[in-house]
Amino acid sequence: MTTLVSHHEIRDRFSKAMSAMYQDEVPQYETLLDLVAEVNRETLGRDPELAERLEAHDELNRLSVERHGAIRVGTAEELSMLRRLFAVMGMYPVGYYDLSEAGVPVHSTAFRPIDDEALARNPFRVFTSLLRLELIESPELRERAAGILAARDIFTPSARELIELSERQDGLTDEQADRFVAESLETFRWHQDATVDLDTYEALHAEHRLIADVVCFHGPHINHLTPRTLDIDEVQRRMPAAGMNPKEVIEGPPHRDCPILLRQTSFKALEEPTRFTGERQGTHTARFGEIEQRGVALTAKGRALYDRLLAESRQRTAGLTNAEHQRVLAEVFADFPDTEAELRHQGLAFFEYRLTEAGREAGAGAETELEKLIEQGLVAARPITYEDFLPVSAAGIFQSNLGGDGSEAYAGHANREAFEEALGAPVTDELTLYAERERSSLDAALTSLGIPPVR
Ligand code: OOG
Ligand code: NI
Repeated sequence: MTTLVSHHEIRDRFSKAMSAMYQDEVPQYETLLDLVAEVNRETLGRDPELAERLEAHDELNRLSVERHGAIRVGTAEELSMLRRLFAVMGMYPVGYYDLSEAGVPVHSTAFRPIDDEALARNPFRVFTSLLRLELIESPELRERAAGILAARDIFTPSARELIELSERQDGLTDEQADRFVAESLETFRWHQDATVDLDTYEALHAEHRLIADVVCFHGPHINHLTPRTLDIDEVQRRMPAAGMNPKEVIEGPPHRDCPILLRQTSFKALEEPTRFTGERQGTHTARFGEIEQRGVALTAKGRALYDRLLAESRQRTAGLTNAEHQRVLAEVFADFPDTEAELRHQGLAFFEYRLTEAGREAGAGAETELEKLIEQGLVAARPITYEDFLPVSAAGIFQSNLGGDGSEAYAGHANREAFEEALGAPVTDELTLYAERERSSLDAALTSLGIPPVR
């Protein structure tokens, strides 16, 4: 019998190979990694409690390998093949994001690992967008784009073979895994050669920069790779001195004692010389840098409150500097409870329950009420980290790097069904995943205390 390496091992190898490739391609990315590592080190040094908490949540180890990337593809065939490619690495489509409302003609999902162990090992995720050709107004341009896309294959023949092999064997051997990593990396590599002449590029670019980016190249070059910081305000402050020019405003919620969801900022794309077919030559801007800070996942109720407060703040933050923007945001978000106990009691965020050392020693006892068990230190409730994305923030990141102002929405609406049909599978609902994690952790903790799970 052949020994197969785990899907998680393959994901770990792939994400590291991708990071190495991106460091070669985009030198500023290496500077960014160093800056994030430095600030994380300082933050943990200043706040040993945070270090302890991350350690207890299995998050300290993953911090240094944690990345998310993003790609954009043009056809259903490309998207469904990507689904199969990511499955080899234990990454599955979670969440549906419609960005047409924000003036970006794509809809998206995030491929990511799902279970606790996989997330603790390496939570590598890739925000993957499918171009919505139907939103291109001109029928001629639409057809031209479709024709160009139909003529390319973004996967190497060996990558296709290894994906099929992995599906047949339910995994790959050590040597096959290394070949798979090398071959699939080709799909994400930057190609200096465009597939079209500059006139075609410019015509598509005039319709939307993103359309040119998706259609005119041999593959869906990874457009950013994002490390996770523990203090995004500090990294943003230090970026200019390190030679990076961040976008003005940090997207998402403000700084809080209990971080929620996701905060993000990015720096502008590189302008890269591109070899077009034909005489005329030019450049393309595709790749940029981004950092993120993650907080607790919100329940539907918490998310509704976040969306309401964000909408409220939007009317007051237009055109502000980051410092003013953050001040207004903090003011508006004063209405969002900011202690773990309140977030939990009001059902705003997801928590994971674990028996403490004292709980294990106590074993089955008289106390059956959860709140009392927590008070007595027998059970601990820990915030579950948000593993997904935010469409409004994503639109802000797209906009700032595409140079658009985000004012023009597309007439097209969210179309999850069409997305899933192209994908060849349903996307998993992220809230269901968090709720299941919360529920099963609570069941397990109570069961070991001899308490029947509450339904
Ligand atoms: C994806 C932008 C979304 C994020 O972090 O929200 C994203 C893209 O520009 O292709 O990566
Ligand atoms: Ni991103």
